[in-house]
Amino acid sequence: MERTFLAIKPDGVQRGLVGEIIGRFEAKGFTLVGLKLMSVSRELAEAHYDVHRERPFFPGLVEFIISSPVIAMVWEGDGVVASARKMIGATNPLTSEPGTIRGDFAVNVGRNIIHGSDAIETAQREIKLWFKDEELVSWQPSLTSWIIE
Ligand code: D4T
Repeated sequence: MERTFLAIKPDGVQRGLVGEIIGRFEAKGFTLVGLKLMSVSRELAEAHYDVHRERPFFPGLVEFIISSPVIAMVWEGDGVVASARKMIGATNPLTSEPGTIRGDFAVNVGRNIIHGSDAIETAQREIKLWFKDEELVSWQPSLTSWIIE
């Protein structure tokens, strides 16, 4: 079953949007299989954003991610990687569609509330980076037959 890595960034946690954001993915019909509130180490933040290491915003991005707690999550479901990205919205919240998380709650690219893996391979890498195997729980919600034919 497809899985994605989502993280509510420090701004989303500080602004009290954790329940709202988790609720959107629950209501959609995806399954939560991993969840933790954590202070992110510099090493983890740099590894997560390694692809952006040479970009001018990298140092500020790392400082932001380690500045305050983050909610790290793994969600499961058919097509969850692409669907979660749609629910999150465009990277720059000023261009994110209304109805998306960034479109509804953010105005600045450096404070865009939530991260979501951008591809299945990226999700696999990020899940390994953020979670130990034993922190992930495989389970089948009893509502499944009311959500998936
Ligand atoms: P993440 O990775 O956080 O889900 O964001 P996106 O996948 O939507 O966007 P990204 O990888 O291009 O950017 C990663 C992260 O860097 C921040 N950022 C980005 C920033 O602070 N300034 C910038 O100019 C850009 C492009 C926001 C998201």
